[in-house]
Amino acid sequence: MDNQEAKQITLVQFPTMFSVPNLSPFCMKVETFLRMANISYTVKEELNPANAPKKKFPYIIHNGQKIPDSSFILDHLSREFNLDFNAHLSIQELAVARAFQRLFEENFLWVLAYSRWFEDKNWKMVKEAFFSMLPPILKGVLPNQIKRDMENKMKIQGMGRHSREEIYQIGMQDLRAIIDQLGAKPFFMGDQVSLVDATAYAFIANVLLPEFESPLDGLAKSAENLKAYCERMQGLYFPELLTKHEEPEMLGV
Ligand SMILES: N[C@@H](CCC(=O)N[C@@H](CS)C(=O)NCC(=O)O)C(=O)O
Repeated sequence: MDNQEAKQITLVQFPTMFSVPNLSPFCMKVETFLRMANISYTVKEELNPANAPKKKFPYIIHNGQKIPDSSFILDHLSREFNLDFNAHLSIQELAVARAFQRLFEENFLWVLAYSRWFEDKNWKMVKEAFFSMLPPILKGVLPNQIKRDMENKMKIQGMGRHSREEIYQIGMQDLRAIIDQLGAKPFFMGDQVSLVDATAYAFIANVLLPEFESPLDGLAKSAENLKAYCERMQGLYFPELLTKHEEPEMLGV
């Protein structure tokens, strides 16, 4: 596939906010993958996923075709560009990588979502970031309505049935497993980057986000390997953010 065709990829996602490529780990996963694969793309930032094919972000438009869901997008692009980021993994390693991908995306996601939507300080920032540009009449109603929808989704999924304490207990167990799996390795599965790194980086960077606080911080923000991993991934795939966010500290020196 030549570069001209590659340029026809549009990633439709939430705008970049705070100091991560995207507050949505699924959007960030796809953008990380595009950069891992060195595929040219353009981004279309949108706030409302109501018209997205599965009413969620991200989706891509590739040669006029809309493809939703981060995992299906990665499958599609891997096929189209003949890429296999897992070629070096054994069968057992593939199984571990798959299990961790699900842990991040199907379980840990809900702990992260809870910390964003139901910790008052964090919710205030999310609300401001996502809804500040709405006209006053909508600004008063819409955020609370969307928050109620989220509460319902979390109840249906199951995480929302637990107490706050239990939710973070589950989150800490996941986080412990994530920290231990990464260990001292440069990438999530070893010395070489593999597909699960797109997911792992997206979630870990979002947990470490300095702007948000949660009971996960004690463990997450003191884990040197998580910090080093994010710096490594950011340096490789989002160097422009590294420079941008180092500036204030450098100015303060
Ligand atoms: N399985 C989907 C999940 C995508 C997803 O949950 N996206 C969220 C943002 S993190 C979203 O668009 N939510 C909007 C909604 O549910 O209304 C994927 O892998 O892309």
